[in-house]
Amino acid sequence: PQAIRLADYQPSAFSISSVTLDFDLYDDRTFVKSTLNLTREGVKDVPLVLDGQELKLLSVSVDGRELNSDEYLLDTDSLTIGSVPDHFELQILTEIHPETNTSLEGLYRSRTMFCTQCEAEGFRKITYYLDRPDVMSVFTVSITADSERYPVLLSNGNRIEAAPLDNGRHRVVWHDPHKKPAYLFALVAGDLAHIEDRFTTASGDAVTLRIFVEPKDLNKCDFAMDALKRSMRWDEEVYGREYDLELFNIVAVDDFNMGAMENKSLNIFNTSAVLASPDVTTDQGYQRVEAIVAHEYFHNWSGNRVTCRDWFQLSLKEGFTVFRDSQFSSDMGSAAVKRIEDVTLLRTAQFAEDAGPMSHPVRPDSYIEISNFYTLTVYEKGAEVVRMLHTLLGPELFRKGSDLYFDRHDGQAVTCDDFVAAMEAVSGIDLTQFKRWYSQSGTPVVRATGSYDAEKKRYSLTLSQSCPPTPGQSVKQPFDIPVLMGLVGSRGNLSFALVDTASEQRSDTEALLRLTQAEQTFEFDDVEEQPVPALFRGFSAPVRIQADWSIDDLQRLITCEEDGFLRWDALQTLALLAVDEAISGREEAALSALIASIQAMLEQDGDRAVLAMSLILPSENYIAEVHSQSHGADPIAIHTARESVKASLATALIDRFEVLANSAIEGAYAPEGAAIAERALRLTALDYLRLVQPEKAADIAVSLLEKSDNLTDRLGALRTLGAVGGKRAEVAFDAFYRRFADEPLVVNQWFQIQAMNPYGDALARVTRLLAHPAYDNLNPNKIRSVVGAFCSANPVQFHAASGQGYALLADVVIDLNKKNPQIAARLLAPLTKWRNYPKYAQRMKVELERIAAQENLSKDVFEVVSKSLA
Ligand code: BAL
Ligand code: ZN
Repeated sequence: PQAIRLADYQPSAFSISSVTLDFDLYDDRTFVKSTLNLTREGVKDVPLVLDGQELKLLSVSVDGRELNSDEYLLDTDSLTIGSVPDHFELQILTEIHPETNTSLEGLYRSRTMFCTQCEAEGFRKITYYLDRPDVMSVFTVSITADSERYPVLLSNGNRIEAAPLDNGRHRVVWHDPHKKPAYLFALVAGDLAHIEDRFTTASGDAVTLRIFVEPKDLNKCDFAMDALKRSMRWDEEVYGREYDLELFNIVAVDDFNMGAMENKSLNIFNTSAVLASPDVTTDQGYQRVEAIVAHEYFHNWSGNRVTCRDWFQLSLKEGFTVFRDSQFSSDMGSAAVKRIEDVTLLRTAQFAEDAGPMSHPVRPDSYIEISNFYTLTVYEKGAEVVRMLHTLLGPELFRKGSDLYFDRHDGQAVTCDDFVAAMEAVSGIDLTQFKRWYSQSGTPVVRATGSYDAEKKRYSLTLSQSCPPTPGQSVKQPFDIPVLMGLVGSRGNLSFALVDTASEQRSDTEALLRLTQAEQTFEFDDVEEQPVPALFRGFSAPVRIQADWSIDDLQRLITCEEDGFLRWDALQTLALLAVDEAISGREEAALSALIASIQAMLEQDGDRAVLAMSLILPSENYIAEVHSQSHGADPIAIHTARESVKASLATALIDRFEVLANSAIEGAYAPEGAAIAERALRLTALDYLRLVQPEKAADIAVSLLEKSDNLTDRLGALRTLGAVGGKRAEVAFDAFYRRFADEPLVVNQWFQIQAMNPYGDALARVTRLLAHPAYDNLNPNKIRSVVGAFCSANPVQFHAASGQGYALLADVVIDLNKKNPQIAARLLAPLTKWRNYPKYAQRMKVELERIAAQENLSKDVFEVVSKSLA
């Protein structure tokens, strides 16, 4: 397969002013009639080349005349018409087969309904079209189907006609007045129930809001509806963005590759990202639903009104929209916890991607299959890049910049450069160097050293930056890195006077340094004592920080630094040191300090949500990521060492953990801040208790399973019982399944905790789960719950099974390669990291090679495998 390159971008040779699509849906085939009004935009005589895949072409007409087969050229990916006028109407009739479409791209069936997923390039599986985001058009869509089985027929925009037909069929017509690219087209047909609400925009316009689901799920829509209304209000208040149609629909679909999709006025959601009730949704699940509802809604402006010129610019809409949804989640809940969660994901998974064979810039230069670039780099690092702009400009100028961006480009398909240009225009800040964050891949490393002159009361901080080579980019230029920082004395933050004028003093105790060169020294005057620098407050840039903190330095940061994120971060660093001590058998200095710090936190009256996060040691995957930067990772040694640190903490603090594990939480379940924190504390304490007193912990777990009114507690209890093992665990898992067998979302989580259980024989468990009657090897949620969870989130077992874990993953990928290439390629991620695990690498590589040797690899799998082995 050929790579597509950003450098080869050319505007489309034709524009499409309007599209009419007529769908005729049947059980064994679907007819699509497409009528396009085309205008030549480029040079004369260029043929019209339309994208199309897996379509049966029935007829093609230009201005009413049907073409003979020698007047066009058909191949597997396109339809070329050699000679066309400058303005003309093109009509194309195709037959497609949603009923056998397992890729879940284009039009397909999910359980009893028809639905679509067109981003990035699914529309070409529906009809021949200029399937690229910079071709925007006005769509009118008619849908005809059986009235009884498909009473609900939906598409984008407003419903302008509905009529019964003969033979028990009916027809509905939709018109979307906003020009849009084909990737935002959507269609749904089914026997769906809905809830309805209303929203009045700041300008006074009434909007009808509906959430469509299978009738059995009607009682699980209220939370998403509330989240939608809060998102709409928030976007008005924080970004000045109002909704622009009279109707906004959400549909829940069980078979879906992504979390959700922002189709204009017809968002389609994975059921796991929209349905919520205390019985099927955990606290984290509620927060995920809220964030994804917001994310998709926010795309109405950052993505739909202003879209991407080409797919290399994907982060233009995704990075910005993730930044917006993270701001929203911070405003709705605990900002400190949200930041810790986001940074943890970034450092564990995005840094690993940035350091691996699929490493690519936030704006990639090339791709073979664009679906492989819906990545943590484009989404999460992209959001960090926008966040850095927010930090550099400050909230007011940033808002002016976003207003200008939306004003300038409303209705257009634009680039990341256009976004940065708007920020430059309102601030006067030169962002030329900053744009390297879009073009250079890899995670910069910032090294810090300092010296203090007690006589002059001057502190000098030297920061140097470098970035390791990544595929296709051996040499990097310095990044423009915003370093939000302070200085910490023995009793708290110190005031200082920053000498450097290129940087900015933001308060007596805070500066925003701008690190733009390979090495820079910053001077601080009036510093009363030898400080410890507190660098990257709130994680102000997505970099790795190298500073030789002593244990005393870390303890000072933990107790005296004003920024909550850095206090937590210092505790994590201490925990990493403790794990490293356990691996190397060194003296346990970090462990003693860690125990003392956690003990102090448990005795203080601090933020309970942050306390709950602080009790959780760095994950095995995060430790592996850090180790792979130096000597390579050994997941089994990491697991053993982390367990021993946990056991030491549990032993030292057992009384506190026992009290917390037995604590009662007042009132009925509500997914709200204080109660979420208490549940998290109780379950984390239970996990510590389990290490020292397993029977006592199992008793508490059994009682939680019996008495609790929510899934968070029940799954936490099951996890504890799974870790303790034995007959009681078996009985509890069986009973739980019987109780919730009718709730697929709960069954998925039941699958997941078994696949993630690091104890016992996980490979045997996973093999059994794959044969379980509730497993479905075509449903992405099920595949992720079993195979994804085992291979990505159970490192000790995935790597332990003498290569059998790798073989299992390879078998699943080979099976899915043609059925659902997107999911197949995504599942592969753990094997692509083979170079990080020197002791295990050879066996991992063998399985990658086995996949590479398959005939008929999809572009998706081919790209990931070939880049991993290169
Ligand atoms: N655009 C794909 C799904 C999402 O990021 O919202
Ligand atoms: Zn998105």
